[in-house]
Amino acid sequence: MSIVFIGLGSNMQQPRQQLLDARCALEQHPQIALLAVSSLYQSRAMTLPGSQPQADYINGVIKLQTELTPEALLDVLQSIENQQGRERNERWGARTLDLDILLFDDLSLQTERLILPHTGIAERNFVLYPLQQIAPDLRIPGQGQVSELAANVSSEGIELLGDFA
Ligand code: A4P
Ligand code: MG
Repeated sequence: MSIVFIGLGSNMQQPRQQLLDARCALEQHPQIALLAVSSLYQSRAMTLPGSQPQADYINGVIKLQTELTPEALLDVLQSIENQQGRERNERWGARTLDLDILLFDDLSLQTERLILPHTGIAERNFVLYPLQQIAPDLRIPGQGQVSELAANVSSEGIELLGDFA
């Protein structure tokens, strides 16, 4: 059994509901058990320089246990994204749902499909704040402890919304 942290994000078509629907889909999967759920946060969109302005995101983090391999879990996450109308246009474009594997046990790997830990964790308040709520003592391989990383990012543009509900 592996312990995994998933980052959830949406900034299109009722983002909060998108995250609730994704949580349900994960809960219903026979090889996945949810262990903890963060609060929801609203965060300003991180976009590529020169791109169109985007709506704020809703972000949250879920801790789960699974017997799936990292690649099989990625397949499950991408099929949930697709079920919820995800279209892949430009990188960092607006989306109905993004499900990222933030951490998979203490694996560090880089394949064509999968980078672990997920890129940019240590710089993103919309990942670190919800992650800190459910795993303050967790160590991100090669980057440090979650609570320390969270204390070192700016709180600009992020707001606590409340329960994942
Ligand atoms: N991939 C590699 N590693 C992983 C992983 N650990 N988990 C690959 C999930 N996928 C991983 O993803 C592109 C490819 O990444 C996948 O096919 C998979 O094989 P994508 O979802 O199609 O594209 P993307 O999300 O636009 O690209 P990227 O680089 O993953 O972006 P991020 O890092 O996910 O950032 N602003 C706010 N406020 N909140 C957000 O949540 N999210 C993004 C996307 C941009 N701005 C944001 C937010
Ligand atoms: Mg992504």
